[in-house]
Amino acid sequence: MTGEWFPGHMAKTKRLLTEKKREIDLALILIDARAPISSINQYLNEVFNDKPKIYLLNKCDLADPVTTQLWINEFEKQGKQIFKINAKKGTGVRSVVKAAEETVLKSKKRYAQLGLKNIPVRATLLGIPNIGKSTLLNRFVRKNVAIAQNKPGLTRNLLWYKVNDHFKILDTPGMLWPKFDEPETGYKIALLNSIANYVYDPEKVTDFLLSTMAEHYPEQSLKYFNSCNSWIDFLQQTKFEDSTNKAQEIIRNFWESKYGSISLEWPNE
Ligand SMILES: Nc1nc2c(ncn2[C@@H]2O[C@H](COP(=O)(O)OP(=O)(O)OP(=O)(O)O)[C@@H](O)[C@H]2O)c(=O)[nH]1
Ligand SMILES: [Mg+2]
Repeated sequence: MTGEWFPGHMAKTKRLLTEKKREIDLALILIDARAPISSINQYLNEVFNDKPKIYLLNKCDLADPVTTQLWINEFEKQGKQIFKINAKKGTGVRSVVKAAEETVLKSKKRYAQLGLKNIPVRATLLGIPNIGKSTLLNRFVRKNVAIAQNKPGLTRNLLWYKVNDHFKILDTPGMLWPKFDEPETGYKIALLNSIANYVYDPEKVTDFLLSTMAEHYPEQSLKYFNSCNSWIDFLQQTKFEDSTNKAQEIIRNFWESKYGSISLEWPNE
């Protein structure tokens, strides 16, 4: 899983985003509350290094709330603007619109000097596949204009949508980066359902999940996995005939949050 992995449409998206950069005032970077660092696309940082950024911690309903608060404190400590949102329900979306307007107003001082309040805001949504960009876009425009489903790689084009007369948002295809430096990053991306399933070994992913749950969520680990902290241990106890299929089923259950609110990474780990 640390090997080369980068579908052509992602390279194309990066190229198109670089071309469109001049039309973009602000990057709204979606990250997953369950794995906020692993779900940041560092690969796009170089494209947007000189643009204002707002981090949106999405899918907070699926993460453990105590850990989510630790992450918010950590990002704020680093001077980053971060908002907790639930794109599916629309929670926190209005605050993001306001913060985006204020951030762009600060960067377009000329408008402010002229006393103009309704400055044009052109924001782009950025994030790994399946993180909730199109769901959030639909919330922004209050209509189901973009297709959003629990499946990575759905959006394939960069498209502008109008939020109001002075606010436009660009929906973009989900992007990963060419190589995962740490295998754990890949396991987390798989557990977020952000990568095609043929790319990863399901048994390595479940091994990672079981050890994380045993360490951080002993109650759920006992309830669902008999406190096993490795896949081998679990297989020895349960003796499934088809271990690959069982691993895939556990990953699917995790996608559907059947094991409760589980975070996958912690600050200063
Ligand atoms: N539980 C929960 N699910 C969410 C949230 N936001 C989005 N989703 C779900 O996540 C799935 C993916 O959403 P999309 O909006 O299609 O994701 P995307 O980032 O546009 O995906 P690509 O177009 O593949 O890059 C959908 O099933 C959404 O309903 C959230 O805050 N909480
Ligand atoms: Mg999409």
